[in-house]
Amino acid sequence: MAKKKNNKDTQKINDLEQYRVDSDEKVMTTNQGLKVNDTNNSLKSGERGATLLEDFLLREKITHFDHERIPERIVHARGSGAHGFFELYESIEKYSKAGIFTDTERKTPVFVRFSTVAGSKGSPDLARDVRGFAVKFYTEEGTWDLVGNNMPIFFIQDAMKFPDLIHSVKPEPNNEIPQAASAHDTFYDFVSRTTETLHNHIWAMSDRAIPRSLRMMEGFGIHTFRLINKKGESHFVKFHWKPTLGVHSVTWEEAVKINGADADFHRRDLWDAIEAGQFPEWELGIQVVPEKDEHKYEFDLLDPTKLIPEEMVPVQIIGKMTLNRNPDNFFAETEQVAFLPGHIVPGIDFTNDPLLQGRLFSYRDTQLSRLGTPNFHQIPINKPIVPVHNNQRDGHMQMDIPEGRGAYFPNSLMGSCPHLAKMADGGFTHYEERIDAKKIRARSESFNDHFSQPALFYRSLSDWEQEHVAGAYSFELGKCKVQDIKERMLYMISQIDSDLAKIVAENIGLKVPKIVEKPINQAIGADASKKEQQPGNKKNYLEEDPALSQANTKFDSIATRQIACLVADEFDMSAFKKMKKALEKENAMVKLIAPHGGTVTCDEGMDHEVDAAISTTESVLFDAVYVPGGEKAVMQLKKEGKYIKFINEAFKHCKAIAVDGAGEQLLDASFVKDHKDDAAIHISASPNNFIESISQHRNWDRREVAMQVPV
Ligand code: HDE
Repeated sequence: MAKKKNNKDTQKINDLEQYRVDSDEKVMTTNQGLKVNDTNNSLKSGERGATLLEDFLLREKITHFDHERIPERIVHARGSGAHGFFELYESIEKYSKAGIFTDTERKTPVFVRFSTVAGSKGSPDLARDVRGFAVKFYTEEGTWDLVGNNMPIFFIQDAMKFPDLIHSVKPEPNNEIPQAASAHDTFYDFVSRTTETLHNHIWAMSDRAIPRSLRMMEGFGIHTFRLINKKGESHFVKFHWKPTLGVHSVTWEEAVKINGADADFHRRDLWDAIEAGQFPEWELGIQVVPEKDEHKYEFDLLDPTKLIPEEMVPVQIIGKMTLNRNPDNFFAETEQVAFLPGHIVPGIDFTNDPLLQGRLFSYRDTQLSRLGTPNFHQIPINKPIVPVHNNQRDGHMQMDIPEGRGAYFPNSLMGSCPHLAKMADGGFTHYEERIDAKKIRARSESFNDHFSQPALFYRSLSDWEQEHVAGAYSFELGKCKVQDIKERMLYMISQIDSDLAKIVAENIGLKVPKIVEKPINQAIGADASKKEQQPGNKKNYLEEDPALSQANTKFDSIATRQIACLVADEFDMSAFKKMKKALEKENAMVKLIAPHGGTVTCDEGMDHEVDAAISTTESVLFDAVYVPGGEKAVMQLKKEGKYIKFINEAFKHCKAIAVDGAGEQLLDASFVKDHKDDAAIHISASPNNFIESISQHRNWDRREVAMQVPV
């Protein structure tokens, strides 16, 4: 008999219920519950007189307001969150004893926060940047936080370098410029002298750094962790999140425009998809390496600037995460959520990755200054779903009322409670790793390969992805002012791929230097005697890893894709109806863009609600464009330059465009006129052809022509 599903996915949501405040039909009160009769006027000495100190209502309201900000996160300040749950496909008990990895009947509640790294809390979503991908699993054995990014490697190898990295990428300290952008001298000064950064850096130059949607990017735990099974055996593991919609990006030109047209593009996209019931999903994958293979590879598993190519260790898919509920309150949930890589549960453990080790210190420390109290675990979003008992007491904002005479262990007065858990009862014990070493401040020689994996990444990309990388380097270095820095950077790129360096050099009007004045051994500020810290020679242990290219992702769905339908009064209803039906059957989002807001009337006399007036929206916010036709309607569209621009931009960004009937006239008025044979341009064709083109995301074959579009 099938076991009854233990549906606990809503357990955290239910737990939050007691904290939700619903003011519907309620009277306004002060924070003391006093009913308020006037919240518009302060207490004054006469109608035109000074305000009185006595006005406790004014003081309570203003004082609270004065204090309603908390420090933004030092990094990852800009973020968007959502609730959901995780389900396991099949037990991996041979690797891990964690309940979340062995109990397929469970639905573990999660809260996820996606973020950009460098920008402030109010910075635009489409910055070229790494994205944070932090997952809080509220498990039955305590909370597990998997605090990862959307790229599988990191910029630096040792936590000691993190403040340097971040100081270099953040706005420059004298003038606080530029916001949410890495394209400036201090960053490239650091990167060009710190060769270990080059792998993550080339990822940041790729399309991965400008995702189409948070729902269309991968996530990675980055560090090698350990899985520990019941027998106490350890396996090394890397965690992967694979989006069911595939991995897709926008172009840099679009990103720049999206930032102006809708700075909340990613946040809105996540929110809208969840509100529409189109729940974002990722499958969880693991790459497992047995202990005995620790030294089998040409890179060190403890080095967080290296990935394990999927060609060498395939990813096993073990479960799925679904996000199905938006937060009720951004501050209470998304802002106050506190992730700590140190939050683990039995069955999962750390390795000695020196970056991970430093993170284990940093996150608790930062929450103390950000949330202001060691009791941040009591904030509703951070509370585990299992009971908490210990002898920690007091502190700012203590929410619990611990009973009893004492708070120490061992004790007899409290019956020795709370008592310790035996390992068999789920008590956590660390993996007993054997350690026999000298205490030194150094780095392992096995970490010194800084060029092989950036080169592998670049080799594994498709033509169009490589072009985007070259464009990104050219843009970023083009924004730098100091020639030395640019040349040193060109030299570093040449160590990855000499052709790539030549293209970038040409674009920025410089030559690739044969050697740079300060050689790369300055990278880690090494003194020349520390030979093991010098970058080693580039190796080629794998020609290509197809998993690194977005050209090999999924192209089988148009779900949640935004389709702009350009219409005006008397548009052709029968063509529109057919197209809309076909698109919506595939769960695409059909949006009416008209010359004005309100409603637009079709040729069958029906009024249709307009989603956006043309003056309030832009082509870059959509995945594809459709013009249904209707002579009069198209006449009107043709008169307005912005519609032509809309089509031109969609064409420039290699998107699918479909027209029916008179809609073709809009193409004839645009740059598309001479390119109507393009594979993703559909003229009075079956909706299925259009759908197929949208599912391909972009028609990159068009890119040479697209470059000529003058927008
Ligand atoms: Fe973080 N990082 N980080 N980081 N990180 C923070 O913690 C830090 C690193 C990551 O949505 C901070 O709560 C150090 C790697 C994410 O709330 C801070 C080092 C990876 C988030 C911090 C790293 C990350 C953070 C700032 C080098 C990918 C956002 C606010 C040793 C595996 C979590 C906060 C959220 C946030 C420190 C390196 C991912 C300052 C010292 C590697 C997704 O504690």
